[in-house]
Amino acid sequence: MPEVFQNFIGGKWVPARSGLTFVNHNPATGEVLGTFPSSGPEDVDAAVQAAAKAYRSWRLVPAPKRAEIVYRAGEIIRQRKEDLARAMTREMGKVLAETRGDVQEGIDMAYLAAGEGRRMYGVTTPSEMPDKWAMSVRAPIGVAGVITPWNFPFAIPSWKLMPALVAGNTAVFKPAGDTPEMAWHFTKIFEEAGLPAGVLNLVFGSGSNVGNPMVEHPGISVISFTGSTEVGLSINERAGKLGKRVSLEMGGKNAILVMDDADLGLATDAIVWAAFGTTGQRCTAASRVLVHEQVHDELARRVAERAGALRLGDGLDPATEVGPLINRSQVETVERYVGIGVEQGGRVATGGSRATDGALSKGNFFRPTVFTGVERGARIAVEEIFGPVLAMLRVKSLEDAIEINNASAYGLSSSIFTADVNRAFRAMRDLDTGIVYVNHGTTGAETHLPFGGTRGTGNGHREAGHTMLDPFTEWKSIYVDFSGHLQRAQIDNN
Ligand code: UN1
Repeated sequence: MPEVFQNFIGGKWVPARSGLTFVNHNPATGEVLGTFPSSGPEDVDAAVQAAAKAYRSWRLVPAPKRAEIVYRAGEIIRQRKEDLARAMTREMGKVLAETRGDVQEGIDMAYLAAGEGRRMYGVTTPSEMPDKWAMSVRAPIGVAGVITPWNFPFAIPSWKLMPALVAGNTAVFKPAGDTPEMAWHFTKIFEEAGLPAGVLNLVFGSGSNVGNPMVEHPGISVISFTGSTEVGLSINERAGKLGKRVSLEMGGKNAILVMDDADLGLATDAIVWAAFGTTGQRCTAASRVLVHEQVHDELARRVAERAGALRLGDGLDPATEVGPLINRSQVETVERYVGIGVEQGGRVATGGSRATDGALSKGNFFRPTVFTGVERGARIAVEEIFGPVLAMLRVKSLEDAIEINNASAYGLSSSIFTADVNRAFRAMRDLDTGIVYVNHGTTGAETHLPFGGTRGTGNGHREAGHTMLDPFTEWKSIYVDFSGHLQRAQIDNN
């Protein structure tokens, strides 16, 4: 594996045209992992041109054959699962069990998307006229611009790129600056799987120098983005003006509702995992618990005790339960929010500070933090923090909890703990989020169900699942008249 990594454009590994580079670090140790091209608009343009050229022939490759390449990539990922997971822990920080899960999500998605190549079902329907055939089929859109975050550096590119390619699009892929190496592995695997030159192009660099030129490039017809709401909305505005399709997966402020009849042991396990797994850096992470006042104190005590005992460290160490935050700036954000939480009357039940003992001082570590006594309008109860900070709020009833959940600006995931089937079904119906869990935390979506959220989380699109082709295809309606004479619909047959 090289230490100096390059872009992949038109089937060739090349440096940025400017020759500029940036360095990638391990967030647990500060160690330098590699040097990557710091690309600019000229590299984006070269990638779009390569993708546009490859599109002419790729769209004509039969979908089952396109899908076989994706399947082969899935097989390579499966063979390299352990090495990829280790590389991901080094680069992104989350513990090995979790990076194995992230890679597994890529494998699952490869097999699922490969199957789509032999489905990609259209619809045939009778025509209203005699001797006329009618059907609608999915058609690729062209060049897809795919912009991905650092928290799931394998799963999220898989959700986007695999269906895009199976559907017959070609792509320009810009990964987050904090996890470039995983994008390199992803792309290399597709090269090895036999993807023709130019079908997948990888361009490393910043949002302003690579992401923005992609959004504005006339050769890119669809942008698929996962990241912050602020950036997503700005992409939507700029790409929307150019008439592009945009699929967005943005912020979350996911809540776990705990009713007075819940199994508190199970709820505690689930809350600790959903809030502090991936160091709270999942879009689906639980950052609020809306707990019935009857069981609030007992649950808060149990959750704080468990959170306070979690072992922080390098994710490669099997004893570690919680890894570092992705970078210094995230540590500062989390620290700032803890200050705001206290100022607004919250009580820190555990955590609340950076962890700097011994080897932890080299990385971006923050103690798992639980706040109690949080008011429903407090900033830590409504704003996304993307770190290991959990706010516990008292509620009086299921209705009260649902109302608080649905008042959020975001709507990705929610969950309810209850033993009452009536309450469970009411919650399934009334929680306004793209994903709802019953007696399970807010994380752990499976690839064969649609992923995405309502309100400020998304713009109506869903990724993966049976919806995976929707962002990357147009519907084309086709009529074949075999009557041999002019037949006028709506006129001649009425
Ligand atoms: C994300 O946090 O953006 O549902 C993705 C989950 C994972 C995917 C999370 N399967 O928690």
